[in-house]
Amino acid sequence: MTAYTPTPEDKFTFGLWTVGWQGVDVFGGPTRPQMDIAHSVEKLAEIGAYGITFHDNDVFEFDATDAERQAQIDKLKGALEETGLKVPMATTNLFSHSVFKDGGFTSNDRDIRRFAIAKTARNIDLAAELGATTYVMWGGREGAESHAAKDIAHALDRYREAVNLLGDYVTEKGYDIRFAIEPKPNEPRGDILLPTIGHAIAFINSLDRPELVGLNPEVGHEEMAGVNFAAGIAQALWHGKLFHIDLNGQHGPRFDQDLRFGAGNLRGAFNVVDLLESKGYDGPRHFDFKPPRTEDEAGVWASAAGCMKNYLVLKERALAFRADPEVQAALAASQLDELAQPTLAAGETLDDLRDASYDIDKLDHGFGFEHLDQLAMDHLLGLR
Ligand code: GLT
Ligand code: MN
Ligand code: MN
Repeated sequence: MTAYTPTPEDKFTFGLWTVGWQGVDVFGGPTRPQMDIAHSVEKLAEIGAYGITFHDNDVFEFDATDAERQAQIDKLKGALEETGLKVPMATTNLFSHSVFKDGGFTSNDRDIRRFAIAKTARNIDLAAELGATTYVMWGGREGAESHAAKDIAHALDRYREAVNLLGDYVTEKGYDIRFAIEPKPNEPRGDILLPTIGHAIAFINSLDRPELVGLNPEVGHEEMAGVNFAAGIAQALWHGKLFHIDLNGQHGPRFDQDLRFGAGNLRGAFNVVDLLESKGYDGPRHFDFKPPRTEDEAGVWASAAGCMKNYLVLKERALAFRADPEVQAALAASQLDELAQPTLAAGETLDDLRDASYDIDKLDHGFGFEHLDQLAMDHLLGLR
């Protein structure tokens, strides 16, 4: 056992849909057979995961009878009991069935919206039964391909109505569940509502129960939008809204790659781990990746194990970076401690600033950020 061997204390979780992805993409059908959910749970336990997450239709088919649904739930419960794996999060599939082609909560068709809320409420009952405390809302189909097809203001009204109703629902039921909205800019829709962390935070602040709703940001989704993921989750933490996280890899703005964590933007991954580990994020480290369709089942588990190993390696490097005396000196030279101090001293007003004199020649200094960043790079590369 090395420092990079995951254990349940590391709180690594995986969506059933990740290791279970059969490789269907826009250009081709499945390259792997369907994976039995009990098998997924057993293998994830074997490689050191803490828990699993699921959509309703990862467990049972969309058109399952009540008996079929229950049989699958019982199978999942059996595997969870046998392995001790937890279910910290669950979510609803409001995107695969063709009825959701124009979305669920924001479909132009009112009855589809009503069905989407009912489907979600029913799966929230199951989530609560399995002990989940976070319920994710990824609105991949909530959007449009063309301008006139969607009145954005009305769609946001309907989105808000759905989230408010579901907030009332968990409150009335007394469930210990909070919601986490997962932003994404596009794919599968041409443009998706709540495309980034910032859009979603603004939306959350318009809800009836904003305290019940936070975010589930995904690395690749923000990077598809060309923004800095670590900076985005830093702001989410600042708002108290980082309820959950989807870790994976992405090579810049292009289609959603869902690579294993650490693949793609490795420096970005280092920054994410440094932030999570240094700012006290204590939720699960959840991987939402897709083992490439080139892989057989052995490749699926190699890919899943790689997510966890890369996290642990990056954690080791990030902790060493923060503990390095030279880094601490560089942080001080770059005035990070000064940024933490209020700009006005106690009792001062803006008048004190306005009337003060400033020695611009003295203020016009370098900040030493390149030296600091190279130290981070040296730690990431294992040179220190
Ligand atoms: C889907 C999507 C993910 C979301 C999942 C939650 S499902 O695979 O690509 O980013 O997190 O609904
Ligand atoms: Mn994704
Ligand atoms: Mn995701």
